[in-house]
Amino acid sequence: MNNLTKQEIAGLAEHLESAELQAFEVTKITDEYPDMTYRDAFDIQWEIRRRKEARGHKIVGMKMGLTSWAKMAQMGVEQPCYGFLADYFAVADGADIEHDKLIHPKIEAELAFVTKEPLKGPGIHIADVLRATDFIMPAVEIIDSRYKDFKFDLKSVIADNSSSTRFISGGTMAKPSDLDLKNLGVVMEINGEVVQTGAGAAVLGHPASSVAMLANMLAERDEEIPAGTFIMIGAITAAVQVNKGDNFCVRYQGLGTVSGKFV
Ligand code: 0L1
Ligand code: MG
Repeated sequence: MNNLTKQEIAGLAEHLESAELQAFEVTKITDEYPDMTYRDAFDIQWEIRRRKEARGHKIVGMKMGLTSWAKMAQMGVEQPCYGFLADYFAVADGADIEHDKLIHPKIEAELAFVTKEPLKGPGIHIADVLRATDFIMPAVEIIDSRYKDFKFDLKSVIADNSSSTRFISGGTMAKPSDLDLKNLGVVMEINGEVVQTGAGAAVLGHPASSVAMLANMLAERDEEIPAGTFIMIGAITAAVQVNKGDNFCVRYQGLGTVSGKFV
């Protein structure tokens, strides 16, 4: 059900996308539109996606967010969300990331699943995901909520493309059958110091359940995960704020490292 008009959805999409592109903070949109629904929030996100595609950008993947109890508690929300990844979000492993183009970035240690078969919900479960996965590789997400001080509620964050801004993938790829996904350990270092550690089970009990949830959430809009999709599963560790000049390296058990530098 929608409580916002098409014009309000288009206006809010323009507002939030401008904040992303020009790196300025805004207040959470539910302050002005307290009656907006989850349908409205996703419609705003999909309108931002449409705007980018209309300007010639490609959508190169999807992400799940807020998939761990640690992240939900950190941000004060009660369920996961999804977002899309545009082509210009991709950063090469080891590359520089321009801090001035972002508002208040944080980094998250994640894994990415790449599918070889479509996944269409409802009713998708972990086994469907593992069967449809071509390979898994390490990934770091850089999130940058457009909301002042990362203060939002779930509807506002969904409309803001779940804080997506950049991602880096690298390391080594592996078949799901060659990984112990629940026990897969990650160590995040910033400027050479360990700041976070975690294991795959932090993500909804099993990393594949995040992909299943994405398929089932997309089904609510009669959308699916096509074969060949790159999907980030959500943070295994809490998100860590980064400053200009910081470098980071995330080590993944059996999958190598992903690194970068904020300049
Ligand atoms: O990727 C994430 O888990 C972030 C989702 C949005 C919430 C946030 O900005 O922390
Ligand atoms: Mg994330």
